[in-house]
Amino acid sequence: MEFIGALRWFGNRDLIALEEIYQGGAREVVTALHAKTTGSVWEMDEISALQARIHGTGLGWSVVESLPVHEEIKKGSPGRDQWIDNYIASLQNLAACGIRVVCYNFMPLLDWVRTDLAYPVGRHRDALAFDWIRLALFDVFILQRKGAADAYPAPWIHEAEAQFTAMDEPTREALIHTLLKGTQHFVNGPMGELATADLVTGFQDLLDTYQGIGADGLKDNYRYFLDRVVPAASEAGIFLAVHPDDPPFPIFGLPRILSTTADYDWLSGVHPSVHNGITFCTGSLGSRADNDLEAFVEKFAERIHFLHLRFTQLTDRGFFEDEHLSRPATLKHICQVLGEQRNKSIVFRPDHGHRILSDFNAAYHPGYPLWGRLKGLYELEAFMQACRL
Ligand code: DNO
Repeated sequence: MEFIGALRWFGNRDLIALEEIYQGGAREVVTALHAKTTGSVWEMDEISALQARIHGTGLGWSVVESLPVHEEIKKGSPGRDQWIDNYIASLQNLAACGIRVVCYNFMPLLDWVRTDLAYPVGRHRDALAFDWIRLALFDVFILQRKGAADAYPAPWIHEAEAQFTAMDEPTREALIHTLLKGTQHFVNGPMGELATADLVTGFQDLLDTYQGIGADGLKDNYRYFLDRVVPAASEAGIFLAVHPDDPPFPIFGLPRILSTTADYDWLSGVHPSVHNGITFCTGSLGSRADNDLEAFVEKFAERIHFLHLRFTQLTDRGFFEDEHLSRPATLKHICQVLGEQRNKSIVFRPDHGHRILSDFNAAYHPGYPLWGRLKGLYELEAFMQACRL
């Protein structure tokens, strides 16, 4: 097994140049056609133009992160077949251009969620964090979602209410922005109609479109998608690599179906082919105390095609993103188990990074600063080499 170090790159939306990523020492970038609207076909000429640009700087590109799944597919709407046809066409075009792995997710509406983008983790360095109290504050007191108050323990609601009462307007706006825009827009573009509508009202309208779907409904819709997409991917030679729910819990009443080992047992049962694969994100899955990352890698090693490496530290009200090497024994086990797989290479990236050094001087996308991620890349590379000695 060869581990190939990569950084994520957001194309023209990225303040970091490909040349900097190359100079920084990554061997590959993981990226996407970021200017495309979700659901449209990725044409071969567009893929190969980006490929030529990437290769021109000396970097490789074998993993797409990500090819987003249209909400109509997740909702199981009558028109979903057209969107699935488009998805398959994109996969075939990617395969024809030599792309091997395609990362995606099946989370309704929100891709990933954090409540705090500048959580202090020492002097002059900060991280991303998730705090249930702040989520409850938004859900119950700002969004005022029906039934939200029943979704959290009473002491959390009381604390959220106290915080809400003391909150000034800019802080309130910042929280709304963080949840609905700051962590979302740069990944897949604006969520649904949120580009134009008032953020909070627009979000409630989008949530309403998932009314009554629930975890079982979402699983049915996912299975329908996989039934068509896995055989097509397999025929084209593409390894699909679904990203886990982040965080791995239902939020805002939306179902989440890839959060636990049992969920992945279900996924593997639906389509045993290794083309129905996984992005092993240790940070996302590790945000649940009952997820055993070491047991997970042992069980699903052969279907892991892409690695997101970082660890989270759990708090009594959520988690924050820790150092990339903060759980060395777990990381060593992961490297060893995956390393035993012969004839396979796997791309890994430091998942997110703390802001350090001059990261504070540029408006990098949340979680994707230059120096914090390069530090993670170097640490992980060195760690993996040491594991092999
Ligand atoms: C966040 C990322 C996610 C991930 C997508 C994959 O930092 O891990 O945006 O790329 O969920 O589809």
